[in-house]
Amino acid sequence: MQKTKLRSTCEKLVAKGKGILAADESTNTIAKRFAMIDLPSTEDNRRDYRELLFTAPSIEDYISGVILFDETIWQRSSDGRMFTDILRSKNICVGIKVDAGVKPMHADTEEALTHGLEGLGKRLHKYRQAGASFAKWRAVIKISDVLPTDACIHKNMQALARYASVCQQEEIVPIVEPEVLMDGKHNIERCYAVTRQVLASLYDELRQANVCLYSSLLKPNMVIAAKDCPNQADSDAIASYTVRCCKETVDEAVPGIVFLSGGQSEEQATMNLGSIFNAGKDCPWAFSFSYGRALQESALRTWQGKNANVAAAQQVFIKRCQANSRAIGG
Ligand code: 5MM
Repeated sequence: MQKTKLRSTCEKLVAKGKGILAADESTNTIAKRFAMIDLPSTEDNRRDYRELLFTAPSIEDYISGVILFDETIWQRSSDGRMFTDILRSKNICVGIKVDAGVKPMHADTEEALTHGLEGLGKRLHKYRQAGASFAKWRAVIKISDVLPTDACIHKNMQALARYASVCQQEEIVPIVEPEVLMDGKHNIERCYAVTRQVLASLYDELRQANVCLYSSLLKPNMVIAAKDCPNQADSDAIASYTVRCCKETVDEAVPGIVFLSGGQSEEQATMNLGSIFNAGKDCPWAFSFSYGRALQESALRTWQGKNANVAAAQQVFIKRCQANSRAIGG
């Protein structure tokens, strides 16, 4: 197949030793993160924090792309430069979260559907003009004794496929993110069964929607026991289940799989990524990361919203970027 511009962007995003920074926390989510350090979520604080991350010295050695939230793509740094220009001047691809978040599927259920298809083409067009080359849409799947339902999986995967198709029409690389949550008590076998069902359904829907898989990326959860499961699996088991699940479901044409951290500690997320990378050496995809919390948590705690702590927080952030880069052969 002829290499397209979208394929080249995918390859750049998963270049050896590089990964993605997910800095696309919506206004509600960033407020929760700032609450951990007792910082009010004002527009200025959000801008200062993103500036700290994007201007961290040598970020471009480890990070190939940054996913932004709508507010951030239009913001400027304190010296007046657009964030998008700062990132692109470092050869970092600009990404944008384009889903509009989740809403309950109906009354009396914990299941949710991701919204945001309305007007998506026009928004993508605007984002491309602003410098974005890739996008992200997250679907959320919850496990309990009775969940997920087939209907929840089906509707969410259908929406992901529709989003991916519109992205490609607008010359934007779609990252499809079906996240099976770590909340609850389920064991790793249950996470494997659900993740397998979700990914199989996703690739069915993507094929039916004629999405060019060759020019798309997958952002899944690792196959892992829930946070409150008494039998936590070790890193080798996580890698073995995760690689097996990908081999059974993900199309070979997909250039890369970039994992989310999903609430793992920074160290766990790095160690598990390294084990997956090693266990998956015979796989057709590049394995990498697209982490939010696992790249940012200790940097945020070091910053504390204070100018005097910016350099120290940047050092801590780069340390996490470097550790994850090393985990994938960088
Ligand atoms: C699952 O969350 C994504 C990856 O972050 P973690 O590595 O922390 O799990 C992340 O890109 C997420 O989609 C964004 O932070 C946006 O989340 P909200 O909840 O604000 O839509």
